[in-house]
Amino acid sequence: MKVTLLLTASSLAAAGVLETRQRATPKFESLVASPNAPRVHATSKRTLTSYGPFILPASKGGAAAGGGGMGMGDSTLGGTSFMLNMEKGICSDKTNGPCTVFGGNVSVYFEDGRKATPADGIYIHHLLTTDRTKKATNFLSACDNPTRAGMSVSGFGGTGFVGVGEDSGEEPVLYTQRDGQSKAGYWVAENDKFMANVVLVNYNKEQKSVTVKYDLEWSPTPPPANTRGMLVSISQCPGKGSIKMSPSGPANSTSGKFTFLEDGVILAARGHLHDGGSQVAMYVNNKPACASKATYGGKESTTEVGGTKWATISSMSYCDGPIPIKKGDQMHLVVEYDLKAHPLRKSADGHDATGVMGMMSVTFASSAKDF
Ligand SMILES: [Cu+2]
Repeated sequence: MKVTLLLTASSLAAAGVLETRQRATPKFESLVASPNAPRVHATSKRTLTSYGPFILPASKGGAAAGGGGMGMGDSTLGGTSFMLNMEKGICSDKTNGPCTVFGGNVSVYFEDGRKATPADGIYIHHLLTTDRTKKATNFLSACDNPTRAGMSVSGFGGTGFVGVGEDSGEEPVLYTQRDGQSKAGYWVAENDKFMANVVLVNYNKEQKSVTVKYDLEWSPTPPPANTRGMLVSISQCPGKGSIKMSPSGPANSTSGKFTFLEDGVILAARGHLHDGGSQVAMYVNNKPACASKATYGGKESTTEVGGTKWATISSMSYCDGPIPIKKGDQMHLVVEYDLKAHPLRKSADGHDATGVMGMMSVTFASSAKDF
């Protein structure tokens, strides 16, 4: 466990996440049927799994409120970090699995069952889930190193699972095609152990207790092809990791090359950005494959911080597959930030957020049955 935690801390540091001190230990609370219909396959199950409570300290502008993140003042920049061990709750309340997950997203709720959004002063800094048991081979190489297997930012020595930031909105991470034309999905074996790194921000002057809910669409039967997701970041590219930003308008940063290590198909992809970002474009063999674009604001994602209106990034559009891939194909990302259109997120005491990100979450199935 110690090794896992160390890996986690260094991976997050590499990804530019500000870690803050860990708090109490949230636990599995409940698994219930979702009131909403499945999103991809009408015959799937859709469930809500709750973990909690997550106690978020009050925001105190200026003085560090319970671990302000490397002495950067208020806790609203770095947020509060939790390590969640998930022994059960993924498709079952007795254990995890067995099931094929087609997609899922995670949201935060107050104890009275109301959704906790940026409009309520609650912001999802990061939520990265790892299937610690599943050892999947990575289909992309390390950046600019075509012969070495790459790493998912959400891997942590296992396999990355449903992860979100505030930019994921209500739309799920997909492990299959969005149009329902593929039965491929992410296979969770019985008793797989999951872990999540949950980083939440509380802008309120009072402590808040919240619950995190995984909204998963799944089937109990094994998939015809077991899909894998990788979350790759421009920060993984030696010498190309810094993201350019300009107060006067759009600025682009181009990643190095990630090489596909096997034949297969991209079933879905979606970018991850922080406030300030406008799009992540994906290129395959130097040709544009798609662009995942940011949307800002909306009722749940607009509020005020320090007297200034703040419309946070509320969703990223999908790159829909299938995109056929041959071994040796190369992918790169072009990340665009536009601080004129969208300012950086601010802490309650007025500091700009640092460590912005430019990532792409890619869901892949090999043409062989990788199962
Ligand atoms: Cu991020």
